Amino acid sequence: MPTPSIPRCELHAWRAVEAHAREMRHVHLRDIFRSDPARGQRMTQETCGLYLDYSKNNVTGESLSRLRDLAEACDLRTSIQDMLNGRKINVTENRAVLHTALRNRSNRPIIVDGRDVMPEINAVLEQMASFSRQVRDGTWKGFTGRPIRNIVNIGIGGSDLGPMMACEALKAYSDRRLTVRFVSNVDATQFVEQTRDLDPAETLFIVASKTFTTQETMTNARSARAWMLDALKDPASVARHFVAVSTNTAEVVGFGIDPANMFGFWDWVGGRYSLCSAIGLPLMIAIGPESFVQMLEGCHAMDQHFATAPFELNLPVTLGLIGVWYNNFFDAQSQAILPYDQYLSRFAAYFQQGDMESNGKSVDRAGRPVRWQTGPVLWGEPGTNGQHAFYQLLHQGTKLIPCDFIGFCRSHNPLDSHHDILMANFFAQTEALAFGKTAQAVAAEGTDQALLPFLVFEGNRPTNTLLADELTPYTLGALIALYEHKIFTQGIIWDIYSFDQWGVQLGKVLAGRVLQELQAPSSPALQHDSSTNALIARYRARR
Ligand code: G6Q
Repeated sequence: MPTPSIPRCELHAWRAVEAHAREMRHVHLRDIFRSDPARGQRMTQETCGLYLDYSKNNVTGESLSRLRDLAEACDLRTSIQDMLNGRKINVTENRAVLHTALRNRSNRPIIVDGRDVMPEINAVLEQMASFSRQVRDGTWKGFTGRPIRNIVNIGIGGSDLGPMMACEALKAYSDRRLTVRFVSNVDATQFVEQTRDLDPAETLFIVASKTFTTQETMTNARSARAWMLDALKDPASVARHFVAVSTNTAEVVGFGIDPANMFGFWDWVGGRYSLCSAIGLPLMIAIGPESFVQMLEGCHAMDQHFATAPFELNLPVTLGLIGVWYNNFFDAQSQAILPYDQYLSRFAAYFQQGDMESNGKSVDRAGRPVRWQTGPVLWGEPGTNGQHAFYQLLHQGTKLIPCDFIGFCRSHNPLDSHHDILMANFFAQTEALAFGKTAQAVAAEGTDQALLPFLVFEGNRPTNTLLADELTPYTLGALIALYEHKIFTQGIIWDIYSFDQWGVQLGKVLAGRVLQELQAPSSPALQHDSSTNALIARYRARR
């Protein structure tokens, strides 16, 4: 562990932000805009096809400047370079953190343990491209000689959410003759429902697991193999219908998958940061290698921007610091991501893992309990559906929930006036959240006095708006890298390790012990607490 640094909350720069935030808490966005009417044009940043308007936040130039001072005091600049250059910043697992190398389109050498990782990355990308082309053009045949029509990815967490999100996001670019599905839950319902209408002779399973030991994934993979063998009756069929994405060759071979059909990656790719590795194989098959590379280009452009842009023009740093502002100095407990694009329906779920698994930590990098808030609860759903569900609380509830609105100028499905209607809602919501509706405005409409308090909208609800021209592979890549680096920025400010996940490991261990008790032939002596003992006994008696 590194030498303990001064706790973040004792830094002069932290206290300066804190003191300033105390003043800003009483300032309404209406007043901020009144005294600074040009902020809507000025408080914007544009890069990699993304336009960010952060003017509807309770911040002034001074707030941002103090937040940037905090970033400097936390050594964010050096930390970014450390990550990009392959230093082992994931200290508790003794690993480098190099998802940025996976999309390093400049191909500059990146050295880990004395070796340049780029040749291996390029080789796997080539292997993926060649395989994807064969599946897409039908030269990869199933065991009975028929081409593959269905791809089923079996993986969970980081080996599921990224490709699932991106396959949905880039559906407009996908080959519609192929069906791509995802099985993650160990609940057999998902496997059964996702495969019930598929023909095994035309189905390819991608077993995606970094460790190839994850209970859920291996259980689903074994059921998939049984499903295939039940139909095709020959163990030799496995080689034509199963490929693996993993770092664990021994386990892949043990499962019966030909190592020639294994796509490798490396321990310096974290699960939730692995979409640009071979974990992206289902996406590459769906959209083709060229579009996949476009996505990598978008990520790389944002990586470059993060590495080189001064903090005042740096999108991930700006989003990260604004998030810190509300999380640590305005007591906000959560953060919503609200994409106004149906293709991004899984985007918030993807970054729910990205953010909460990375920054849901409570000791600092020296192992001391933190005395400040770390990662927020991250959540969200696409608009406009959310407006008819939870926006009530955003507008009139007692909680402060900063929101990111993401929208596009052009739709892939320009049907009648749908897109204008969608975007009218998009713009109207951030306006209403910021400025609300005063009692005078309500009264001016001749409203019954008794109803007046219920119809007032206090406003002063902060939002960021991200507006891009169109949801392309490149734009998606830029968006992904933007949020990844926002998480990184915040992890550094909070002085936590963002790239381990010991909380996930705990669940993996505990379930193993209970499973033995559930499967014991006669009632085992249960040694849990009285609640857990009684629940297990009831389940055993009634299943
Ligand atoms: C991600 C986490 C976790 C992981 C899954 C699947 O960062 O570590 O979500 O991706 O537990 O692990 P495997 O890929 O090893 O099956």
